[in-house]
Amino acid sequence: PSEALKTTLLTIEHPIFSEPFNAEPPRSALVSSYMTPVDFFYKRNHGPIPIVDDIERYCVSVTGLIDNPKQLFMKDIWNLPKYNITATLQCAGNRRTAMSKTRTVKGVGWDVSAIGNAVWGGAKLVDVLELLGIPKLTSATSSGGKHVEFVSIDKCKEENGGPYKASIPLSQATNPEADVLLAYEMNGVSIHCSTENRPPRDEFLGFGGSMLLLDHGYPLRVVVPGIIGARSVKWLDSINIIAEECQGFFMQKDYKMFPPSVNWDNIDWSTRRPQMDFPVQITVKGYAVSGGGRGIERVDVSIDRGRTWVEASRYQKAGIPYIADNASSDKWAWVFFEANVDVPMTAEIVAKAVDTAANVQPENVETIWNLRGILNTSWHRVRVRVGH
Ligand code: MTE
Ligand code: MO
Repeated sequence: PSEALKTTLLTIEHPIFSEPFNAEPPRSALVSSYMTPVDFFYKRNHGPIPIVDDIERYCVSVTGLIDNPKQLFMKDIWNLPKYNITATLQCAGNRRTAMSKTRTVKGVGWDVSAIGNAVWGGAKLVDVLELLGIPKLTSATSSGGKHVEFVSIDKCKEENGGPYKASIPLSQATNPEADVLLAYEMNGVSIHCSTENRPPRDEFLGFGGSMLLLDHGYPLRVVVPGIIGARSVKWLDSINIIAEECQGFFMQKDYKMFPPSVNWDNIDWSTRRPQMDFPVQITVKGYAVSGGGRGIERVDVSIDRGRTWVEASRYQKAGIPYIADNASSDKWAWVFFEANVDVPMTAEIVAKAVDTAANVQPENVETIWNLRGILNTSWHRVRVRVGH
């Protein structure tokens, strides 16, 4: 409690927070509705939240390797066809705290709720680029532009006080089916009303909205569906057509996935590509049972052949209403387990149980092979291949 008090005093003493504002909802709030109300939508910031107070003068400059650089005002964006795209945004660091139990990791200590699902309303980037003379399905402009960089208004310490920025390939930006948006609405609430001129908060009850939209990028943000949240740049200031992918901190020195052997002393950032896609998350389910009436202490699941493990959740008696709580023990019954894991394109998923006498399953079937082929208690392995 004394720690919490200190933190509170610190923020009161300093008008500028020492750390940017980050927030995530409780688990129960997150799963209480399919569309995440803005109040329960996680917020991830790397610097102070900028306030655009003159919407008439606000504009996005489109520059770089294009023939006709242009400034787009909000009215230009509003004039383009409006799309409503339902997309889940997830921070690459979601569920980080669970990962840090294996070994310490660096970053915001997210639980499982740095994720949210919203209807984003806005213009498609493909239409904006077409307005500037870049046709649909272009992978390179005549002057060699191959990436689209989004630069924000906010300033952050990782960029040495410069703006937050990121890029995506031009081929994705000009693909109508990729649904990349310049969004001015979130869950049906226009984020183009000025700070003083907001509709009353009551209008949005149930669906979320109002003041918090500032946190999500007012007046205009990028939404790149299907990839990590870090590329969905908020408070857009400019769009640059560039030859190589964005050299900003968050592309080159952060949000890259390294093998477990890499640590902060031997890391070489240039050896990996910036992370874009999220791996597929699947639910692994199964049963575990031990002989002699011993219960199951734990079930571990691995997606990397047993280098690292996550503990599965377990349940017994689930969905069997006719077994009363005071019925005879279930020590003779199996345990069901379940775990949510991220899997790369191909993976070997392994499950192993530990019983209450601390018996563990043997790693390989070779060590317990017998000619009758009985008592195969070795780790269960399932190879998966993620397809479309
Ligand atoms: N855009 C700007 N300008 N500044 C930021 O700090 N954070 C990024 C991305 N866009 C960020 C940004 C990260 S890491 C994530 S996960 C998402 O915004 C979070 O979006 P949200 O706060 O609307 O949930
Ligand atoms: Mo993020």
